[in-house]
Amino acid sequence: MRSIEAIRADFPILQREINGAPLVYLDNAATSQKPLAVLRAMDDYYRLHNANVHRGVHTLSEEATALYEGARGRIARFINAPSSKQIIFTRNATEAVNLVAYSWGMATLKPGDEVLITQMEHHANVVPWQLITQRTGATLRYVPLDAQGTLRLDLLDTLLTERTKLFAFVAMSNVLGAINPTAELVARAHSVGALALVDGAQSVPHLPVDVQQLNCDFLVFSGHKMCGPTGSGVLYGRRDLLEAMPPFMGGGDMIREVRLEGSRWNTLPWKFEAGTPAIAEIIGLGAAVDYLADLGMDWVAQREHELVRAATERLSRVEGLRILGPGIEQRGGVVAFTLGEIHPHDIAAILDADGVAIRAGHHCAQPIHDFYGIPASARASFAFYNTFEEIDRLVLALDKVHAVLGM
Ligand code: C6P
Repeated sequence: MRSIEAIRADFPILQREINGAPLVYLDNAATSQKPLAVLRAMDDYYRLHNANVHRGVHTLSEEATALYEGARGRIARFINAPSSKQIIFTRNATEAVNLVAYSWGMATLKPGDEVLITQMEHHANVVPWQLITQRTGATLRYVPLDAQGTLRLDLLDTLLTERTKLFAFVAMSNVLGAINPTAELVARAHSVGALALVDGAQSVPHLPVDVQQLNCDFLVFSGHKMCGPTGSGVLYGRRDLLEAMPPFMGGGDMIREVRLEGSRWNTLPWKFEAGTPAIAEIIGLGAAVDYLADLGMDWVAQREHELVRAATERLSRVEGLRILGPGIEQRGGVVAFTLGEIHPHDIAAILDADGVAIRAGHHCAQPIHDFYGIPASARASFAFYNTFEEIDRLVLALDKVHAVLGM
């Protein structure tokens, strides 16, 4: 295995200073930093191969198409999808959920049907289902949280019924860090005949994910949280479902034939990719999954587990600090916390003065904060390139918060 120093050298931004101190980047759940391999792949595309995809017979267009479709194949392998035709490129996880909601949901749901989500969802897996259930007359239900910040799975027997058409849930919470028993939840959904959509925005970048082993019907994730560029996201779907679903957006590339009287759709995956896609970004995402696969996702998960174990131990000794969510055995690399009555934005601002970047706010997960009766929290989130020294810097900076704002 390469040393952490060598790995960190792959990420130019990690050499930066912020406010006179070396950057400590602990906002990886919002977006990860990008290695040189990703920057070079995008740069090479623009310098050497820039052309539109699927449209030209000239050399550049063929090269661009080969790079773009090559990335699809690599991403399929990364999550062990049976076929690259099941990999639909979107802008992000949010767009992927909306694709399923507007295409599958609008075509399928009717009054009396139910969609089940959970109280630990990111807004991306709440609002589309609110919109679609309102439009179709279906009912939206949710699995509540327990005192540990994990799901009330004891209620699943009553919440999952033959009325449930879809169970959409997050594999790892972006606030609580909770890792849900994804394969088990998928099986529970299937046992009542419901489909299972897994929000992998926080799991695919940090844990080994195998869609065949999970047996999920849909998986969504964002490229920018897994060392890839912004504007790159993925919907994985079961092939028969994707085949049966109507298009989400119409336009160029998603059609086979357009007549004034009507149109016929392209085959998978292009049926769902209307218009010129984010070519450079998808090529960058292909380089990102190569980078992560080279590191090994088992190693990534293990490294982040050690970091978060050290972080929770150190943070729990900070006076007045309360960590949201479950214990270390069920936690991925996210630690959201409150510090007495100090506003999370003040915490983040004081930390930033020392070069420590964390996120403050509701993290697009207000229902979780409602559960705790708080408007916001501070959140440190880790990636494999973080170090134990950076955890020391975080704790030192939090001591400063005490000194500045008192308790
Ligand atoms: N969470 C965070 O700071 P997009 O914005 O589409 O790339 O990802 C949406 C999304 C969906 N599900 C989960 C579990 C997520 O964490 C996110 C994004 C970021 O926590 C930005 S709000």
